[in-house]
Amino acid sequence: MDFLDSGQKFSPTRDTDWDTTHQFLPAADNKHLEKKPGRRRTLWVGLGLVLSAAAVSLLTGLLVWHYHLRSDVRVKRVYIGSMGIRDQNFLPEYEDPSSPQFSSLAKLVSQQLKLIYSKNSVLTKYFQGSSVQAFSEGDSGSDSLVAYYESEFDIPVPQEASLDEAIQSLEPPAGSQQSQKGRLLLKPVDALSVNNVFSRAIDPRMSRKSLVVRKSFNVHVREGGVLRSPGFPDSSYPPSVYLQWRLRADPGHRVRLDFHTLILEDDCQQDFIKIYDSLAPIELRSLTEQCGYPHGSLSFLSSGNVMLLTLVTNEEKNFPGFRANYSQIPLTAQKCGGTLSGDKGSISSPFFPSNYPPKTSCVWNIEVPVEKFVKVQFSKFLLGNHSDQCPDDYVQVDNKRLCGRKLKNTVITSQSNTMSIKFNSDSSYVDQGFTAEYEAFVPNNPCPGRFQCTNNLCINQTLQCDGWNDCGDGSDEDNCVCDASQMKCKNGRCKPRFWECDGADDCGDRTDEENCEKCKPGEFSCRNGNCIPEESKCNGEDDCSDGSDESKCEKSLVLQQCSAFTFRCGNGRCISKLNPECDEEQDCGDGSDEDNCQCGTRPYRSSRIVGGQISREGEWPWQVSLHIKGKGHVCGASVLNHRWLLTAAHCVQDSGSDKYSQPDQWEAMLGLHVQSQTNEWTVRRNIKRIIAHEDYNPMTYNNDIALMELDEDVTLNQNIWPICLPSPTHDFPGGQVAWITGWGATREGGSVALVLQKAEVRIINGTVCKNLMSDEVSAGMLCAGVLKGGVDACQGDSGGPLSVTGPSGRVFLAGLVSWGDGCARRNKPGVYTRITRYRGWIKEQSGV
Ligand code: 4AZ
Repeated sequence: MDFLDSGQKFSPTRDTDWDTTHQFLPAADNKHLEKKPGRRRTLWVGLGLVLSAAAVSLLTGLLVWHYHLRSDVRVKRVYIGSMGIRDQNFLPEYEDPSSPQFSSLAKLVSQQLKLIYSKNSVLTKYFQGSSVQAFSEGDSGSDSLVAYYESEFDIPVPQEASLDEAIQSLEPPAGSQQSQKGRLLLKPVDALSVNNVFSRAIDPRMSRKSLVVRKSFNVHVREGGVLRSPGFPDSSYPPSVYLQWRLRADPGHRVRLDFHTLILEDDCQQDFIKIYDSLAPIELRSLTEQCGYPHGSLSFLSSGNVMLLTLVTNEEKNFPGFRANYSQIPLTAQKCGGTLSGDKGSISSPFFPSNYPPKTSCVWNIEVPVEKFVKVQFSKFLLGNHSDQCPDDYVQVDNKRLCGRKLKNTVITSQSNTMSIKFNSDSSYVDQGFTAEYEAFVPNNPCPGRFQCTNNLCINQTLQCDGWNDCGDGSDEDNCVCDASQMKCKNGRCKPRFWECDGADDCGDRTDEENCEKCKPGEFSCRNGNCIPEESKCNGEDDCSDGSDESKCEKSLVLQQCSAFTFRCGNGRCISKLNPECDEEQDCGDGSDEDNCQCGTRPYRSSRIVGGQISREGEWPWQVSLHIKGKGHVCGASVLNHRWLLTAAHCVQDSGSDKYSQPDQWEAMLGLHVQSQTNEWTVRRNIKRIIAHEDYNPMTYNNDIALMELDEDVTLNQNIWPICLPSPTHDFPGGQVAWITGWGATREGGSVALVLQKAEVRIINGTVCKNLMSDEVSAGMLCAGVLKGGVDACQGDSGGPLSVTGPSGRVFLAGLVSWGDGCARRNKPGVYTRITRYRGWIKEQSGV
């Protein structure tokens, strides 16, 4: 069977069974995992409620009494820890908890813990027992073996804090690496030579009483392989589980874990994964916690040869879960730091753009010719801690320590011909790290032939006083004399005149958007240029004669007359509310504004691109890649429903011997993320019919729109979902944020992208756009871009969506990538087919 044609693999709403052949949980656990919808007779509901209220009050009273008035109430406290042992060597049998070797060493460790606790009056009094979970090779020079354990204490509530203190008193003082021989006062009869013990209370979410399944899996990562949450990708992960995957690499290697997909519930208090640089969930060794639909790097590395992945879920909600690849890499594989003597170069944190491993330190010593100084500019900087002193993970340039996540484009200069850059990560919580470029410069001329910004960045001189903040600190736009083509903002900056009144605050103090109204104070400016008294706005009467005074009202009114700016309900009546369709509020009397709204959302989330960034799988589920058979990706398209796609007419025009107008030449890839990498959610379909707009003009690109009918329906899934079509009167005002997506070229004349790219642009006012594009922009076109340049759609993005998120969070198709003057050029926005103009045509041709 063709793998791709299998269609939907994951059902968001199905109450699925587990795949019982799966390596994870035994089938017997299934009955615990089913979510049973409770059915109650109406008659009993009232009585039930009264009884429940009484029970809750009684319980609350009892709890208050227990916890506040009785000091002998005890609670169970579990500590997770590791013990470094000197006189035992690691045996392969220790990887198997059922081996006799494991059992006998575990017994010794438990005895040893009991002995250690016996030296402390608090610990010995409340200690219940210990169990050993795993062993690994030691990674610090002095431990030859590490044991991971859980110790349980039963303690009166008021004593909890003293228990924490007693547990921590067993650790060596902060900063000391020494063995604590003597501190633990171990007697010669001790069976084990213990170097250190570290423990912390277990994460309370991992000891929730509601967790019905707790299970661990031991995985050796030598050969590489894949981890999946149970059920992935066919069904959601099970509720109320606490699962652990203990990953081990060969000695002298580290574990690498790369998440390909990770989609959990948004609230980390409910469902989450946590990764540890350890074989036990010790908070001190936690590398990351993730939930929802994370956006940062999802590649993680351990410091030694072990790593632990945990998954905790609550009782409710279904989400797909994760799939991750594991592998091992030699510890010596990536050396960081060293001596650098070139005039320029670049450096980055180890394994960038993966998250750096914990417990890593690198020093780069840069030395340039004696008469020069060194400057370093950070192009990426993500070291996630925020304390001013940067005690945990940091970069230190000479004597200046940097940390946090806001230092992009920071420039630091040396005061001599040498510079030292140190990177340090501590033992927990990692981040993506940094990339930086360094360069030698002559001290009295730091930016030869270029402009020096106040923040020491050097930029092209032509960028000075051009209206754009190229320095990042605005210093290239200060103290400018405006020329005739520019306007002067109140804050002294100069901006091109055609940016006046374009809906965007270009000056930074909104002075370019002042005095834009032609009407007098107290009057409302209609879209057709008429002026009416302010009081006539939103009074239910069409005072402007184009309906625009009734189109942006808080309350929706049923109007006497329809206009080009008012929404027409299914019953033919028009309402005053702006963009009422699919906004989760019923505005039309017949509810038609909320019909056909299974669109524009991203399942499992609550809530050719130049200058773009990689998107996450499933982030743009309406994005389609149109392939010419045997040739590959050519254009983009959008999913309208299970049967129809929308693309650009210029994509389906014959060109010499290429018969692009023929349906059998094409195949549509839906749910695709990386070109040539298909997965469970990718669907390939042949095209049955292509309907290009009958008035498409290849000279002017007027009416650049085409429909494609699939030869077979697709089942929607989390990576294939329709985008909402805007009604003909939907307003996408200038300045509004929009997103472009596609696999097109990543620079003008460049090659296409492998991974789906996304970029944020803004809708550009029609008059401004006409001026910029020498009047070639017609009423069926819409402009969007970043006028500064550097961000745009490009060849190969054509036909793809220009997506705009409405106030309710639904995404609407504002445009189709159509044409432009090159790609990402300054003051040359992208031009898109304006979908509102073609809403009727789409309905007529496809019924959608
Ligand atoms: C193209 O060649 C193309 N900058 C698409 C979009 C743009 C330029 C060219 C917009 O398909």
